Amino acid sequence: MKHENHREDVAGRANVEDTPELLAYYDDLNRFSAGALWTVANKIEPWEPQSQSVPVVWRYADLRDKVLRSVDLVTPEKAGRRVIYLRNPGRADVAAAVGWLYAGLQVMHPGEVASAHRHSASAIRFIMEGAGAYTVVDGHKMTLGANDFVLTPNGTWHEHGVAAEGSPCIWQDGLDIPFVNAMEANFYEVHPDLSQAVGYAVDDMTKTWGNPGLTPYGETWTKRYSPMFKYEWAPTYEALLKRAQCTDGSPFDGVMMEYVNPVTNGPVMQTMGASMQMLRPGEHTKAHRHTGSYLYHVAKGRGHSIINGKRFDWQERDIFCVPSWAWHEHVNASASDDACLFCLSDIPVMRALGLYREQAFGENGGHQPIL
Ligand code: 1HN
Repeated sequence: MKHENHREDVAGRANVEDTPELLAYYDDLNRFSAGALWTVANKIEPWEPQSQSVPVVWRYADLRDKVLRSVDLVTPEKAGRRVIYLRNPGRADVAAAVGWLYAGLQVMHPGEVASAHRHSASAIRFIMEGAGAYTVVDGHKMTLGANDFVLTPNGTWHEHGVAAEGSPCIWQDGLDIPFVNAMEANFYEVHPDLSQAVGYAVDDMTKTWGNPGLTPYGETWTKRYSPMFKYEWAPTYEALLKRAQCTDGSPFDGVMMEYVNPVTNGPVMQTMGASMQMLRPGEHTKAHRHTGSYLYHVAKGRGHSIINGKRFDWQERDIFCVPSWAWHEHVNASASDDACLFCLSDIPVMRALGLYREQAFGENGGHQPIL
């Protein structure tokens, strides 16, 4: 969808040819830490977002063995966190999986603990497999099962472990760390005792704040992130099934529920939002694009997505990304089972800063031609 005015030689766009005199002038400016705007204007003012990220599928079938292998190679004590991170070829310089979002796969064996720390970056972890995983956030302990996710908002002390009687656990970490680094605002601290005392009943924040349509009498919460530190899979899936009885959902996303801060109804954290969407058997959504970076985790089922005209097949536990302003549409490959996609994004940043935009793909009945 190139527009006429995407050419660089239109009036109002920089279009200055190099001459020996100008080149000497640029050198001269450079010596004084200055430059002529018209030499960079078209690069720093693209007509529309130009993501450096490329669409990628990280297949669990490829990565699971490699993640487990790290258990033999390093301890959580030595490594701090035993994580294999997802490296977008276009974003290797900032260790991002897409845009300004980081993602990794972390593994812990029963009885292991990763020490407590805190940082300005916020994180979520989405449990992939294993029993007995837990996370402690500011003294609140959360037990975690498959497809549950937990928040460790910016500035909160957090540590992870797996109960001695559990099994090896793998989860996806998602952080805004490249963004916070880009803002040059990241602080990092190790807990003085390396571990926190648990000060509350286990799972208290979800039991207190996670009851649909009900708010806890006499409790107040003024922090700028959700007090519901853990969102469980069972009520999420139930909500999708109930919602699907009432609607076909969005033509672009199927039946989708957003995880919210129950106090504000806004996103779970200031920088990152999360949602779970269900594609009914055989569903093929229409293509659209929006600003923001998106990391999808296949919580259930199998299918494919077409991203900027290219097909990417996925199945349960695969992770794939949709870069900002990339056309995308999703297909559930099964004629009998639904497929569920967990999505982590930086939409809260886009919305808060007035940068969110979306556009439907207008041609071909809303579907992209496959390149
Ligand atoms: C972090 O704190 C965790 O808490 C995992 O498990 C991955 C990657 C970069 C920076 C901090 C964790 C991280 C991280």
